[in-house]
Amino acid sequence: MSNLITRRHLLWSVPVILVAAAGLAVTKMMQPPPEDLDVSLSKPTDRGLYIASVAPGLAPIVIGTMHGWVIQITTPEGLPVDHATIAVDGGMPQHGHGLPTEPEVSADLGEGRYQVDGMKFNMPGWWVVKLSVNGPAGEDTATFNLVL
Ligand SMILES: [Cu+2]
Repeated sequence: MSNLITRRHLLWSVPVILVAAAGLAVTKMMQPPPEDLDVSLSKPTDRGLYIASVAPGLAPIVIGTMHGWVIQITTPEGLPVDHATIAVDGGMPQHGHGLPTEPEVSADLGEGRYQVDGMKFNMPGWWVVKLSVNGPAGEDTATFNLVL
């Protein structure tokens, strides 16, 4: 008898846990972005080797619309950095997922500017775009925040 009750309790606990987990996930998804978020589009890279600036080709950025960005890399003194290798990654820190696309540098525009194609954001919220820059001064990274 007591065995049966325990089993019933166990059976009940499965949907209860699932509902609680779903509720927690939704609550997490609805979190507002951190208040002190740095949303500047130009900043020194993490090790200070370069200044990275980004210019989304869509203003404002429209959810679900593929577009390009222009990235500019300069030395800390403001001189353009050409022939750098740049990788673009990103995602939503509060949702635990990455970008829905794999953006790539499609052209070296000169003057330290690089064309990135394949940018797309598929939901509103806090996004990060991470650049890995490999240039004459070495490897460095920069993270840009945007709230859509
Ligand atoms: Cu998301």
